This record gives sequence, structure tokens and C-alpha cells, in this order.
Amino acid sequence: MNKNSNPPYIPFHPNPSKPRFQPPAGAVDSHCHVFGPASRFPYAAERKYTPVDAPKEKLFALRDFLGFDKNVIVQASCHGTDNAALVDALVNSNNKARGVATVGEQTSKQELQALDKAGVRGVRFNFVKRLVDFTPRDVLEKIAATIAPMGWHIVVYFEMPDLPELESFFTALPTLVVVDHMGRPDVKKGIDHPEFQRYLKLLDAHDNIWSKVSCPERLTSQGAPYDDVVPFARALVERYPNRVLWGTDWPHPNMPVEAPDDGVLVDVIPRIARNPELQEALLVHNPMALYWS
Ligand code: 0GY
Repeated sequence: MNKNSNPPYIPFHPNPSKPRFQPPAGAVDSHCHVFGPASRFPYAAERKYTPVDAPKEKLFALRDFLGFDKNVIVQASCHGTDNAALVDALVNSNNKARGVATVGEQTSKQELQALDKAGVRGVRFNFVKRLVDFTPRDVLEKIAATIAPMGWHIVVYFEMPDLPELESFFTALPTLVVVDHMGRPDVKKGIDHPEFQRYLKLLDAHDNIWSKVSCPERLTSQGAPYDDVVPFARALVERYPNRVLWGTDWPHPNMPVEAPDDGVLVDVIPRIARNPELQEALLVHNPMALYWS
């Protein structure tokens, strides 16, 4: 897909339902984005899709409506390495948002320090081919070496068939590493399939690797309420209670058929984190340790 091609871009849900599940006090939505507004924060020339504007005011209103207290805003590919919309959201969040930026080889130490001051605590390396062009490993290694002493971490986004090829790169990274969307398993294969088992073994062997248990709406083959994705997220939450994060992924870029109802997504949480201790870890303790400590 390129930025001018069909199918048309599907906007976020206009009227999400109120979730039945009430997140614990101080809960953090640890994966969401801001897009534009393009009039102020133009999309990157090299982008592969053009989203509908999803500005900070809408994100903060959704946060309150869903019963969350804070956001971790992740730079998405449509804004490239221009983190201006992200920074604008962070500095206007009243200390209720932290960020994960995308930076390039050319990003200076001063720029990184300014991002840190605004609330950025990590960088994202995106390996999903439909979203970004290839970046050489040595460039990523240089970025990793630069941000590691700042106490930042690295968020990686890839699809599970690519894990064997990427694994040695991930395990050599000098920081804590957070995997987006459970590494995007093919849920039709089931949790016992070697692909997902390989992912678990990776986390077993490396306690600096964390996993987001997000995006049932992208991974499902059955649709809401995402019964086919729950076992994957639950396995991760129960095996690594102190290394998991949850996020809405609002405003849900590139959904193929329809935007998810964010209230329904929140109601998945008590099915994957089945007691208050696991919910506190997933939604409060883990993100607070990584982003607000
Ligand atoms: C997500 C997922 C997607 C998009 C991006 O950077 C991005 O554009 O991450 C996707 O299309 O799977 O996490 O928002």
C-alpha cells in the first residue's frame, strides 16, 4: 500500500462504548498515537499511508472516557522522524503522557536531550515492511548506543515470521527492549505453535525483553470480543507479570475493515489479567516503572 492507493483509510471509532471494566487508579494506556493535525504537523513525505487527523485533545478525551490516567504515545511511521506532534502532545499533557520517538542517524545529542525533557523515554525501531523502508542494522546499532546511556529503551515492531532473522539483533541491544503487539503472532496457529513458543523462549532467556499485550483487533481472525487472541495475551501476562504493557493502539491506523470500539478493547483486560494484582502490574506498576520513574 502506498499513500495514494486504495483501500481508503478507515478513521477511528466515532463513538466508543463505555467499558464495563474499570481500570485501577493511575492506569496507563501504554500504546497510542497522535496524528497531526496535518495543518500544523504535516505527515512525512516518505509515509506509506495518510491517516485521518487524531490530535492530542481527542486522545486525552478518550483516555478520560475509558477510565485511564496516563498515555504512552508512540511515534507512528506516518510522521517519520519528525516528532513535533508527539512532543506537542507530551508537553501539553500535564505530566500525564510519556513518549517513544523515532530518530535517525542524524538526530543530534541536543535534539535527543530536548526529546527527553519533553517526556520521551525510548525510541522505536519498526521492521514492518508495509510501514517503513529498510534501515541498515549498523544505523540502528548506532542509535541504540547513543540512547542507552540516557536510560531510554527500544520498542521494536515486527511480524512473527521475521523473528528468527531479527532475534540475534534484539538480544544484542544494550537497553531494555519492548515488543509491540506480542510480536504479531498468527493466532490461527495457536499458542502451542513453534512460532509463539519461540517468542516465549526469547522472553524466558532475556529478562530485559518486555511484551505489549495489545492489538487483539489486528490479530484476530474472528473479530470482537477477540476470543482467539485472549490465550496469547493471557499466557504472556501470567508468565511475565512484571514485563507486560497494555495499550489501546488508538487511533488504530490501517485497520482493513473497521475501527475497533475502544470500550470493547478495554473489556478484554480482565480476561487476560484475571486478578487485581495482575491488572495493577499490567496497567500501573509496569508502565510507571518504565516511563515515570
Ligand atoms: C500500530 C500499528 C500499525 C502502525 C504503525 O507506525 C505505524 O504506522 O505502528 C500498523 O499498521 O500495524 O502500532 O499503530
